[in-house]
Amino acid sequence: MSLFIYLFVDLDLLHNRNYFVTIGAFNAVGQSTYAFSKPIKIDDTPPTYGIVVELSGDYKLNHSNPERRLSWNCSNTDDCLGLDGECLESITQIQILWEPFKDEDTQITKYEVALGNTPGGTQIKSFYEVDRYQTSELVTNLDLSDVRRVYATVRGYNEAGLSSTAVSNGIFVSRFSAGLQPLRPFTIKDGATFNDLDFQTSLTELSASWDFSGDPCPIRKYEWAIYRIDGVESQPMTDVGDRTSDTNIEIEMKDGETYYTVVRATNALNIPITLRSDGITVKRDPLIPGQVYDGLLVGFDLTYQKETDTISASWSGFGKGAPAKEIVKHTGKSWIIGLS
Ligand SMILES: [Ca+2]
Ligand SMILES: [Ca+2]
Ligand SMILES: [Ca+2]
Repeated sequence: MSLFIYLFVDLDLLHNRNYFVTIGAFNAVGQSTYAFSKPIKIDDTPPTYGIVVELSGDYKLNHSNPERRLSWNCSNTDDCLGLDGECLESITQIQILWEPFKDEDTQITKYEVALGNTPGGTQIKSFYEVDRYQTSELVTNLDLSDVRRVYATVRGYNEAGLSSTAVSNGIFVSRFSAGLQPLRPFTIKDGATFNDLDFQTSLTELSASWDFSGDPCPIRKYEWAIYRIDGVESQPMTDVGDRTSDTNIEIEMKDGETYYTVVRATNALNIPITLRSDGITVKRDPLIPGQVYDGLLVGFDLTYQKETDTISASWSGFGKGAPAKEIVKHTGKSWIIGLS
């Protein structure tokens, strides 16, 4: 038996029509037989795609009965968006869902799924095939510890082999929820300056600023409170929305007392993260700057020196009321001598 392939080209086949191939075979004495193909439908339009979403949670496979997977589905855009997560609690797996793809001409034959760290990317997981009836997939055995955001891509094929691709809007990996260190430490600073302050003169005004951006999962709300060092509340937890600094201008503080700030940041998974500052002390008498002298003799400022391998300085009088204490410090061939 031989297999013959005959290719018809330049046909003007119409979309969405059924075509049949008829084969007529004639033998040497003129006898003939005919064979008819099953209908071949012409589909030159790809399927329409649905929305793809990621769920936030850490969904466990049922290992004792792998057949009993959690079955998630969403059949329309609103339902799917209602399930869409903003932050992922797991760094090893992700559950994705998609609206069924449709083709009005032919059937959907399969889906392919991939994960990337860019929209449409496949850096985390290359495309692999899943069943035509599936509208969700739990992708496991991942290492998302260095990934900020995951994007899921689903490609659906019709019977003509044409495909459409849908890309999710992404989900942030919450390192905090997964028990990992943030990419940058969370910080709180006393005062309204770039660096943390430990002293201030005001008795009525206290500022703080904070940075929780080290976790990829965004913070939805910040609240802050002020406590005296002995735990007495000076300002109850106050919601400041998405602001990362605030000033209370009507607080009553006492000279010599230390106050600290507590910030509660609530992330998009509704998980609160609480942090306190290292405190700021109210000192009504500002520190008086001391004097610095070039050279070793306290009180005598040298302008010239003959040594070329050492330089020294001395100083005194920093801080009001502090007992006179002079320290001489050599640099170059460096050594330090403390005098009292
Ligand atoms: Ca089609
Ligand atoms: Ca999402
Ligand atoms: Ca401080």
